[in-house]
Amino acid sequence: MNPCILLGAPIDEGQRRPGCLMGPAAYRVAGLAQTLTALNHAVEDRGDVAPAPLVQATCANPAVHHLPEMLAWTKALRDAVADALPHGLPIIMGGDHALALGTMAGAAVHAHRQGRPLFILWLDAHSDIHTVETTTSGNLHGTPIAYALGLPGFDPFPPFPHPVPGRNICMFGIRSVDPAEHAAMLDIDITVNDMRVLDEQGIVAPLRAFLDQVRAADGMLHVSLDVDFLDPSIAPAVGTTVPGGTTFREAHLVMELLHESGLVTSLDLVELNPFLDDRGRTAKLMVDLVGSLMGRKVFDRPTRSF
Ligand code: B3U
Ligand code: MN
Ligand code: MN
Repeated sequence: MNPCILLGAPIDEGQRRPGCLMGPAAYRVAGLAQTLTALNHAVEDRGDVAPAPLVQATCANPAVHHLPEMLAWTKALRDAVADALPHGLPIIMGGDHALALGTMAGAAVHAHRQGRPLFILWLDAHSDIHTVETTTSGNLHGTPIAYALGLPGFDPFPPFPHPVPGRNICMFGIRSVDPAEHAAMLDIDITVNDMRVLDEQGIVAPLRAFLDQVRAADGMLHVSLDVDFLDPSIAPAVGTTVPGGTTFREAHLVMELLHESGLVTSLDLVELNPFLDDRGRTAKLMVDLVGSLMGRKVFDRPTRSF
């Protein structure tokens, strides 16, 4: 079976609250590798990715901070993910969501080499579709989707390799959108399953519709799971808590459907801030969700009928 390749991305410069850099260590302590091994997956932990050497960089938006660091991480993670994908399923243990600037770039490089389209499933309270120019917080963890779309406004980042069309991107769990992000999404053919959609339709029908689209196109599927996709009452270890998130049961159901689909080719685990956790419960929940994504079942129904 395809091995799981663990990559640590101890990055917390994409936002302002320190702590996410302890994320990879927390996932290791919470037993991510052991969980995967128990599900009969081969696991290769490649350790933590080292950022590329820093180079001077500036941009027109004075709010933006840690630009050289972000460029260095983006390059290193792009290469690490592109190198890992031919050998297995990369699981990137973050680190804040700015890491997805690099991981999606790496997935795009690999998908292009394979001659297959890349799809993105964005599980998040936030739409993260700011550009370097539009972000008012200056926190680059709010920008990866715009980068993957190849939108203008990303100087001095390298152009996104093989941009992903909006119709290949599906968001779930959205409940915090800034005005500039809202305007951008109205312009783009992107699927935004905000909480209103999930409340009305449930999670299964819209997710199945997206997975059918991926399957029909023989696509590769990058999943980016932000801790704040989950309701803060079950996942407190995150800097930006937004009430009204997905429940424990909904989140596991998403993961089980993803497993059943067999379509996931890479996975980000982002925004875990272990300093804010409550006796490791968020780290453990995230590990359990990966367990469901990788085949753990409460009740393994026999395929034969009695
Ligand atoms: N949209 C806001 C808030 C935010 C985005 N992602 C997170 N928070 N985690 C921003 O700063 O861009
Ligand atoms: Mn996010
Ligand atoms: Mn978020």
